[in-house]
Amino acid sequence: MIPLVSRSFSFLDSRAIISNGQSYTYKELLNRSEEIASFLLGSKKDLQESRVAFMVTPGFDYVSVQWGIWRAGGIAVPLCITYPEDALHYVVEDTQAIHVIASEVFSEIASAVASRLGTPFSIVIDCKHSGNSLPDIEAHRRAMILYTSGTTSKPKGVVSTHQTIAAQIGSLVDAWKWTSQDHILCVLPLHHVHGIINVIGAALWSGATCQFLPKFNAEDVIASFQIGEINLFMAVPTIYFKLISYLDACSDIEKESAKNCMKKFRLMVSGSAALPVSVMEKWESVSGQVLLERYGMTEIGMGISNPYEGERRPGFVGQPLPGVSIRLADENNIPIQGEPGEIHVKGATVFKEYWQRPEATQSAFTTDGWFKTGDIAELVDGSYRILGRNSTDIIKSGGYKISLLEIEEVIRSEDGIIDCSVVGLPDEEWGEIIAAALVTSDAFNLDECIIGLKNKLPGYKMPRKFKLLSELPRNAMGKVTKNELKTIF
Ligand code: MCA
Ligand code: AMP
Repeated sequence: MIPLVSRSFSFLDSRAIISNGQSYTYKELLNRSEEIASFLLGSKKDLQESRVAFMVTPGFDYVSVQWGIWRAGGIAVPLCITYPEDALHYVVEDTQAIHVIASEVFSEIASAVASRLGTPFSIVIDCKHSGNSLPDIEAHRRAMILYTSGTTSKPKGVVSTHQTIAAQIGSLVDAWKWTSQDHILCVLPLHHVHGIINVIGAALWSGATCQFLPKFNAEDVIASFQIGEINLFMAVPTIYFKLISYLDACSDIEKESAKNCMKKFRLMVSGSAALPVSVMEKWESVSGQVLLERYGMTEIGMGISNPYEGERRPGFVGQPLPGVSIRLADENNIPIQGEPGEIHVKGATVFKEYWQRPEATQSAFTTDGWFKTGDIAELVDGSYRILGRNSTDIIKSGGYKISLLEIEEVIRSEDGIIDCSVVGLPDEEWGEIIAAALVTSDAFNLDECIIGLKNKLPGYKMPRKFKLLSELPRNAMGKVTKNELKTIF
């Protein structure tokens, strides 16, 4: 059985989802996902881990399609709803999806991608069929592929099984004391772990309610809080920064009313990127809440968390979560103590493999089975502090992981580019912002280049600053000196 789905039979009449101003019970979620599973199966008995890609607005439809794919025996591949066609094409092609499903609003772009690849396409409302009996799905089967940027130029698909998902959710439900009385607001994109596992997964596992906003907007978040039902919130530091800016501009009465409502929350969590101490302190003053910061990664779910009860140390991510083993190791993968090292992770929460990349999978683990995160941390008085990454080619912007090499490769494909280098610049709001230095031919036109890039990169991967240089700074070995480039910006 699929653990997340089978648990929901215990909460049939409870409210599972609120989206588009409508409430849906667990029973309605089960019925709708059964219809979708039956539709996907057609004359088959089991999709046998075939991939089904879906580009669906966050809410009841999204979860119904995700569960429908699972219940038919498929692997769910959620597509980013702001990706341009090329980026969608990459994921659908890489997973060799057998079907693409989209909300009506995305049907133009999603059907174009599907037809380029000869993949069957459906809009969600048409995914209706009944009468097929659904297969029994063993928990060790593959369930989901999420794409993550790595040090190689193209994003890799991270494969998790139903067991992995159950372990990732179970650990959080235990650590953060979820109950069926909880009610969370989801404003996060649903092609990443943070929204899928920590918010929707933990809520539905617990018989709680998950309410959706289709897109983050500070005013709508505060208005949703003030209805008085929501008692949990999870977001990236950029979102807390944006909420603080919004509240700063409100009147004293509005500020007081927002604070009175937020201070009653059971829990507010920050993660996906380092939470600046200034944001944590400011958030406490506007909301009365001490943010709980935790550390995670697509490949491991969540690994380390500040305590639910006890001191939440600013600038630290806390202790290993239940069921997760953490160690620090040197560059030879030898465990070390008392000094900074790379975070290694072991446990049932760790992913199965990179989709069809056996070598990348093998090199991501030590010979004794620890996953090497690439994040460097130190342990101080029993609490971990993240110090940075062992690669300068990966940055975090707005909570999204971004490979600078991937962006360089896309820029190089534009007309008039002779050479380029991309760096991340520190930024209070976004964590880091993307800056591109270009060496170009005389015929180069920056506006045309930006239009070209927007056709290939989602907004969050677009460079925010450009600099035209006659040459890039390089060291004696000919390698671009990125630190020098940052100072040029
Ligand atoms: C957008 N803009 C940016 C960036 N993104 N500027 C600089 N840097 C960026 N990264 C600009 C746009 O160009 C636009 O400007 C304006 O901001 C609004 O754009 P929009 O796309 O509407 O932004 P938004 O909706 O306000 O997005 C901000 C956001 C979003 C809500 C913080 O970035 C977001 O949802 N981040 C969460 C990502 C996430 O869930 N990560 C988890 C993965 P203009 O108006 O001038 O055009 S990590 C994970 O899952 C692991 C396991 C973990 O640990 O959690
Ligand atoms: P992703 O691949 O998008 O899942 O991003 C995972 C990466 O986000 C980790 O490898 C860390 O570099 C970073 N990360 C997640 N949570 C935190 C945090 N609380 N503090 C610092 N970095 C974080």
